[in-house]
Amino acid sequence: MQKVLTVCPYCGCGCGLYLHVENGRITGVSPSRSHPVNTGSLCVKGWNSYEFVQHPERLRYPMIREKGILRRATWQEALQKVAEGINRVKAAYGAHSIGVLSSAKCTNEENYLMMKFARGVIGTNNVDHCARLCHSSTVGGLARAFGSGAMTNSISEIKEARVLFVIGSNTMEQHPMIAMHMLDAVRKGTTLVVADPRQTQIARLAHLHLRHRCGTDVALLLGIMNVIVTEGLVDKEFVRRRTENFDAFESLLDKYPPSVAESITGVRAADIRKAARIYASEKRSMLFYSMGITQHITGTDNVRACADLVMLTGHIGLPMTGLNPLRGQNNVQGACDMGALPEFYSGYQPVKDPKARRKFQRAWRRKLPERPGLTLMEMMDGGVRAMYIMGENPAISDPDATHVRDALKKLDFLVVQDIFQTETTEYADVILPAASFAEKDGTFTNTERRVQLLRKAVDPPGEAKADWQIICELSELMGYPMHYRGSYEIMEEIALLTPSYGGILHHRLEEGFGIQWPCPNSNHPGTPYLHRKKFARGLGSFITVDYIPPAELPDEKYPFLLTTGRIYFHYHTGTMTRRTSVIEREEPLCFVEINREDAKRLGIRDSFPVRVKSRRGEIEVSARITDRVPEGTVFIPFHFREAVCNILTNPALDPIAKIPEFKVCAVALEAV
Ligand SMILES: Nc1nc2c(c(=O)[nH]1)N[C@H]1C(S)=C(S)[C@@H](COP(=O)(O)OP(=O)(O)OC[C@H]3O[C@@H](n4cnc5c(=O)[nH]c(N)nc54)[C@H](O)[C@@H]3O)O[C@H]1N2
Ligand SMILES: Nc1nc2c(c(=O)[nH]1)N[C@H]1C(S)=C(S)[C@@H](COP(=O)(O)OP(=O)(O)OC[C@H]3O[C@@H](n4cnc5c(=O)[nH]c(N)nc54)[C@H](O)[C@@H]3O)O[C@H]1N2
Ligand code: SF4
Ligand SMILES: [Mo]
Repeated sequence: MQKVLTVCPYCGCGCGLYLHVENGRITGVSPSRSHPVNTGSLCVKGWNSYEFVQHPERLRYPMIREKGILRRATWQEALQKVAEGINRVKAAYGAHSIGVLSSAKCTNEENYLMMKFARGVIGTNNVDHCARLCHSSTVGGLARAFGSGAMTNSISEIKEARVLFVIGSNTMEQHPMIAMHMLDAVRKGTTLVVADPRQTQIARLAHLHLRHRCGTDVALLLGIMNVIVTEGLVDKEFVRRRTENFDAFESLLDKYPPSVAESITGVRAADIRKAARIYASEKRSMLFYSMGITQHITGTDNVRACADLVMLTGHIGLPMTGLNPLRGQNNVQGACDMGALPEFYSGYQPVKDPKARRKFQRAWRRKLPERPGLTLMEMMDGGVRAMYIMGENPAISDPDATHVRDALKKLDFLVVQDIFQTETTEYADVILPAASFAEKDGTFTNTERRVQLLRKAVDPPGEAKADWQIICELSELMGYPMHYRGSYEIMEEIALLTPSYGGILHHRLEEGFGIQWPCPNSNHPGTPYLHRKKFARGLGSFITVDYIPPAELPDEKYPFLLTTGRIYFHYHTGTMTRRTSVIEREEPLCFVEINREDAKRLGIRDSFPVRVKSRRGEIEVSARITDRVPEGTVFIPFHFREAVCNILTNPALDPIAKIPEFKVCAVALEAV
């Protein structure tokens, strides 16, 4: 038996694991004991991260749809068809009528090539990926506050912190190995404060649980900051030396004394004061957040309010402090770093900046488009006529799914590159079979900016190929040869063009557990925490934000607030976890969490079917009666194709980040 060290393909924790290989098949998994994140443990998804790899339903060869029917094709036929399709739409409507979705499931090298392909070969900046639905508010919000939108500190610092403030993150279920560090800290006396409308496991373990109404985070944070100012808990020295725009910001805070914050959020003023004192009084206070903050029409404001809070207290630029957005997908940090975004090349170099554009033009020997491209939601809203989707399943993961499926149906040409048939491949003209994480080399960047090496353990099934190889072959067919002897050569090009990855090369990642960017040169050891002496943008900027309510709140016709998200066992659209028997056995059905009192009133019984309706559609799910959700609020996970909760969700967008409001919409419930 051979043990191959690689990285878990699921969440942004980026745990190190060994795949056990016997006779060309994976027979088991074990955790790395010395890995700084998972230190000998794995969650249920990590332990079972190989069953889907060998699943009989893996895509094994390319397919072409002819007269509505899919048939097997050779690679040459399929790629020819893709090149023709793209060229046809481009000739008729221009390069900007084509949209590309890259993938946070794919490697850095693959994301880099995909954005190079979009910009250099197709000639459009219309390239985006699921970060748009996830942390685009972080990237946008922190760019203006700090100049860099990544997690500032490291996971291994958690156990030494004195205070952990977790807001809008179901850490135990969604980042279990980060939660493990938090629980270690709590055991040693660290104070845990959690702000979440639901009583999640981590909230139950908290010393203080702020159970605010969904969508009221700005008011909650402003209330907390009001207390910090009025009680003299501001780090004045830090504010004076390291920040700007404090005065304008401070004058707004007067509008949000704890009593006002209480009336908006439903959290007692006394608890708001308590949270402020706990967080501000300790030096080693770390703030963590995730989708509860970002997936709102005010997502960017929420993130900015968090940034204001850490600057006000000086909790940044030191170990055991910082603003820590927990990135979701295994390589969503990397996909953003690689420029799979409509406005940036790799390393967040703006496409609008003529200097950056010239640099990439020279390196790639292509004229590049100037105008920033369309975001994922804009592409789905009729912005493009053809799409190339790699490793995403928007038919289930985008809001207002009925509208999204109509949009996919209307496309003149659609290519989907995945490891399985999905609800999105149903609309594809060509399907390209990709190799999974276990079948290729490359790198993933985890939530703490740790770039780690992925190692090939087995061969891909049938004729499937690594995503980067597919992109290279297609590009060559379209008249722009891309030759790389291996993914390591792609990384060499990334390092040349991307200052923060300047010293990141595969051979350096062979030993130890990767390097945290920024790593500007090949002698640099990497950076465990950011903004040490100054912020990436120079001075940190306070940003004034005001509370605005969510786009759609309950009313008479739709009296419940629906919030959506995830559960421990399943992952996103379920393509991988729902093909994993141990996991599927635990949670085979979609459910709605509903409060005991609400259930009683509506005559809904536990485990019985319930119809949930919104202005956009309806689904049927099983009732889970619980105190986890407060009265008037219900929760549905989005993993289940049989009951797609995104049929219900509101596509209203944050005006800056263009992230949809997955966390709040209005629904009605009835027993079936
Ligand atoms: N098992 C599993 N793990 C995963 C994933 C998965 O699908 N399955 N997905 C990965 C990805 S891509 C991501 S982005 C992360 C997401 O990780 P999380 O953000 O932790 O997960 P969510 O369930 O989307 O929502 C987090 C919490 O937000 C709370 N919430 C809802 N509305 C509000 C609000 O208005 N304000 C606040 N403060 N909180 C609110 C919810 O109650 C929930 O507990 O998980 C990653 N890890
Ligand atoms: N209602 C609601 N909707 C949400 C959210 C929510 O909280 N509520 N959260 C949003 C968030 S944060 C996110 S990140 C998105 C996620 O949305 P998506 O990214 O669309 O969801 P996934 O299921 O992760 O899709 C990944 C696809 O990649 C494929 N894949 C896996 N490995 C590989 C590979 O190596 N190569 C290729 N080519 N394909 C591969 C998988 O089979 C799968 O089809 O969902 C969003 N949607
Ligand atoms: S915590 Fe995340 S990265 Fe670690 S084993 Fe679980 S799913 Fe994989
Ligand atoms: Mo995400």
